[in-house]
Amino acid sequence: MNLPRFLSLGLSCAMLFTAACSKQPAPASTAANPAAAPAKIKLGFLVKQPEEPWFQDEWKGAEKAATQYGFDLIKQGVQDGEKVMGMIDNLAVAGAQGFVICTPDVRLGPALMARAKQRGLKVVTVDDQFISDGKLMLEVPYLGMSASRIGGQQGQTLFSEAKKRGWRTEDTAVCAVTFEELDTARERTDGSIAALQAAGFPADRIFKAAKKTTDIPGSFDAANILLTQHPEVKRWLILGMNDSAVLGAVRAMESRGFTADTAVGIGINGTDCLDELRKAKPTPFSGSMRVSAIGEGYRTAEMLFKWVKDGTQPALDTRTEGTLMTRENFEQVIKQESSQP
Ligand code: FCA
Repeated sequence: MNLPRFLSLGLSCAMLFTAACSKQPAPASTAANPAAAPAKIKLGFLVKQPEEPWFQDEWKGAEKAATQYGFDLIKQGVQDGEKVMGMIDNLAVAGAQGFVICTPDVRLGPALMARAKQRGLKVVTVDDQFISDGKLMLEVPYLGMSASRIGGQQGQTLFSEAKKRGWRTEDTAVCAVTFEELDTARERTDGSIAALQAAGFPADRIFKAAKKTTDIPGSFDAANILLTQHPEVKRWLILGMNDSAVLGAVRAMESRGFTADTAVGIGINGTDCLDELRKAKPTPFSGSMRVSAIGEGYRTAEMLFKWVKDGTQPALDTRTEGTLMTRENFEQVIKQESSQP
């Protein structure tokens, strides 16, 4: 054996020996080493009103996707712009690669997208679509309700409820709780009003009550003002963009003596009204257009995950449909929904 070969063999043995005995971790690329597995994907799910059952259900759906696909989910309520911007930074620091968001203000869209881009985070929007210079930001993936259609179903249902009760148009009016600065909200209430008119309800007996905040107190206040302005109305039909909008108006009506015999409201969401529908004594809130919030949370989280993991671009516009649920059938509607894949 020549000297150089001997030396090199000796060196290799020494290296092997050192590697075997050393306490240092083996090189990160060893397949057998679990530490070498790629880091788990981390995704955020940010919502504007975490106290609303609608958004809690979206989180449940996102959690389902996280368990199924094996990613980490960071859930956070973001009630204003400052919280959104802070949370984008926090997500980036935590090593997240993207987030799903229902923004507290649609006009935050451009600033939010700029910050997300700067931080290398992908964004999927749910429910409320971003606005830039008064126009929808159609380039950002969005999943939300078929707003005008679901609103239309709310209006048709209200019309048939009035007919079923034999209410005369002269005594009846519509309380439309609106929040027109939000597109999805305006499309729902416009759709509902259009359906009532198409069915023959007179336009001059449809009154809008604009709410300042999208919660029950906001809608209570808006409806209260309308009731003060129209003491002559004996029967009310109540519509609004979601369950909270209708629930607030129902509470305002009740405080003035209206009951299930003199007022009827149909919500949208079908998530925030379950306690109401379970009440032993019927209130004016008689049903809601149920949309699967769990499904929306699951699908948006799934879209984002596939985008991050495989580079699969999500569809830019995905819409969901609603089903009417009433005091009579709501438990069944929910059960049916949960049995769907
Ligand atoms: C908006 C409303 C929510 C829900 C969602 C689909 O964000 O605020 O209550 O209706 O659209």
